Amino acid sequence: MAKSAGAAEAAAAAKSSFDVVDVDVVVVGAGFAGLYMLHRLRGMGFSARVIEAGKGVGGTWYWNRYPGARCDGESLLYSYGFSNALQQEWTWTERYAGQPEILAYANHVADRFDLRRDIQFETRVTAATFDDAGGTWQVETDRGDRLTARYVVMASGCLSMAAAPKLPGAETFTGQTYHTGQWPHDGVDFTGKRVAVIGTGSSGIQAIPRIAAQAKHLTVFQRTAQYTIPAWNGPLDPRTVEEFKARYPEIRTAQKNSFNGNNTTFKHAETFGVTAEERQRIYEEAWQKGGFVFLATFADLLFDKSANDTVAEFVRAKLRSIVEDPQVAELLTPKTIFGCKRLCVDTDYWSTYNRDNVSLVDISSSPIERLVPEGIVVAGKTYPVDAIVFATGFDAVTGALDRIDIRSTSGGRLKAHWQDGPRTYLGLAIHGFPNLFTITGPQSPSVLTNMMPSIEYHVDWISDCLAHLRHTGKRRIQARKEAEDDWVTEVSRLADGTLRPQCNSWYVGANVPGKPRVYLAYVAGIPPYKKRCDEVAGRGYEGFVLA
Ligand code: FAD
Ligand code: N01
Repeated sequence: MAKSAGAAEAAAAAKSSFDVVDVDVVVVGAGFAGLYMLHRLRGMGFSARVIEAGKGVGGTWYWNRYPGARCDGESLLYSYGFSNALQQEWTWTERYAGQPEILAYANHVADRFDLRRDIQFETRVTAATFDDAGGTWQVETDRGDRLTARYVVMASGCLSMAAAPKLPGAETFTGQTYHTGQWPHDGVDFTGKRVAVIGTGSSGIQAIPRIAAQAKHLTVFQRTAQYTIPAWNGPLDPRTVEEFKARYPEIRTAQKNSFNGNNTTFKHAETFGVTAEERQRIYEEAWQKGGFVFLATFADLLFDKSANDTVAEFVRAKLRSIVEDPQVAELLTPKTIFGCKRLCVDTDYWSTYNRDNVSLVDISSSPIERLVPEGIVVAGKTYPVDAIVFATGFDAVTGALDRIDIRSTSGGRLKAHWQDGPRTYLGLAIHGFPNLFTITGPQSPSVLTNMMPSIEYHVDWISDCLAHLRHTGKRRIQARKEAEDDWVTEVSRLADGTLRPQCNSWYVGANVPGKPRVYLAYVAGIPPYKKRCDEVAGRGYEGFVLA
C-alpha cells in the first residue's frame, strides 16, 4: 500500500539516519547474531550497516518479555565466548538468566563494543535484490532506505516471526490479546483478570505459572500435552562463577566441539544396556539435575522408540506424582515421542494445575471454534475471559527470510526456490543467491544446539570467507547447485534416521498452515557439521563458485 505523503514525511523526519547507503555488508537483525557479525566486520575493516526492526538490540530477548521468560541453556554457557574480557567482566546471577538480565547483557555488548552507531533501529528490511551484472545487493526498507552492498548477511533469527492462529470472530473479542513473542514493553498486570493462555510449548510453560499466580483465574487451552523437566533454577554460587571464569577459554573450546554446544556428553550408549533399576536411577539423577541433561542420559533415545518409551514413562510418572487431580493429570500426560518436540524446562509448571484458580481445556479433538465478545468458544461452550495470551510460537527458521522479498536477477525469487522447503548449502548459503549468507540458517544445527556457540561459529566462518575473498581478489561467491542438492539430501537423510521428524512441531513447520513439511535443522550435532564446514573452507570453499 502506498504511504501518504504526510506519513512518509513524518517517517523521514523521525529517523535519525541515512536514505542511501553504500557499504560492504548489510546485516539484517541486531540480536546476538547481528551484534557479533557487526563486531567482526568492523574488526576486519569492512563497512557495514545493521538494520533492525526493533527499537533496541537483543532480538529474541528484546521481543519476548512475557512473565517467566528466561533461557533454558545455562547462563554461564548461553553467552558469548569470543571475548575473554567480556566473559570476565560480566557476572550472571542465576543458573538460567531471566529475560531482563539477558537483554541487559545484549545492551552491555552493544555499548562495550560501540556497535550502535552502525545499527539502524525501527526499520524493517522488505526486499533485497542481487544484481548479477553489477555484482551488488540492493536492500530496501519499510522507511524508504536503499542500501547497496556487496554482501548481505541474514541475522534475522530462527524464532523471530511470531505466529498466531487466525480465529473466526477474533475482531469481536472485547478483551486484550497478547503474543508471548511480542510482549508489551511496559509489562501487563493481570491482577483481578480472567486470563486464557493458548499454547503449552516452552513459552506457555514458562508463562503459565507466573500468570496463574497473578490472575483471578487462568484457563489454559492445550492442543498437545508437552514433556517438561524442572529447571531447579536459582542464584549462581559465586564459587561456580569464579571457577567458570578461571576456566572459560577451555570451556568455550569444549562447547564449540560438543554435540549440542552445552558441554553435555551422553552418559550411556544404549538404554537397554543397563538394568531397569539402573535406568531408573540414571533418570532420577538426571531429573534431580534438571534441564536438558535428560536428553543426554542415553544416546539412543531419539533413535529407538522402545528406548524412548522408557524415558517418556519415567517423566509421565513424575507428572502423575505432581498433579493431584487424576483427570487433569491424564489430560496433561504427553503421548508424543519424548524430545521430538523441543523439550521444555520449567519452574512449577505441572504443580500450577493444583491451584484452585487454574483450569485446563483440552482442545486436541475439539479445536477453538471462535472468539466471541466475551471469550473463547470450544465445543459449543463459551469460556469468558478478559485477556488472551497466544503462546502459539513462531514461523520458525524460514519465517523471517520468507517475509523479505529476496531475489537475484538470475536466480529468481527465494520464495520460489524454497516452495517445497528450504534449500541451502551448509545452512550458510543458497544456490542462485550469490554473496548472501544466513547465520544459523535452515539445515544447520542451530535450533538443536545452544545457539550462542552456533552463532559464533557461523559468524567466524562467514568472516573468514569474506577475508578469503578479499585476499584472493574475488568479489562473488555462490553455492553450486550440486553442492546444495547433496546437502539437502544429506540433512533429510540424517533426520529420517531418527525419531525427530515424527511429531508435529515447528521443527517440521507443522505449526504454520501450508508450510512444507521438511525437517528444518541438521540433526547430527556440531562436531560432524563443523568438520564439514571447516573442510569446505580449507579446500578453498569447495562446493562454491568464486568469481
Ligand atoms: P534473534 O534474536 O531472533 O534476532 C533477530 C533479529 O532480526 C530480531 O531482532 C528481529 O527483529 C530482526 N529482524 C528479523 N527480520 C527483520 C527484517 N526483515 N528487518 C529488520 N530486522 C529484522 N536459544 C538457546 O540456545 N538457549 C536458550 O535458552 C534459548 N531460549 C530462548 C527463549 C525464547 C523465549 C526464544 C523465543 C528463543 C530462545 N532461544 C534460545 C533461541 C534464540 O532465538 C537464540 O538463542 C538467539 O537469541 C537468536 O539470536 P539471533 O540474533 O540469531 O536471532
Ligand atoms: O512455541 P511452540 P513457543 N491452536 O511452537 C500451540 C524457544 N523458546 O513459543 O503442540 C491451539 O513450541 C502448540 O500446540 P501443538 C524454543 O526453541 C525457548 O512455546 O502445535 N494451539 C504449542 O502448544 C521453543 O521450542 C524457551 O499442538 C496452538 C504452542 O501453541 C520455541 O522458542 C522459551 C495453535 C506453541 O509452542 C518456540 O516456543 C520459549 C492453535 N492454532 C521459547 N497453534 C526457553 O525456555 C499453536 N498452538 C529457552
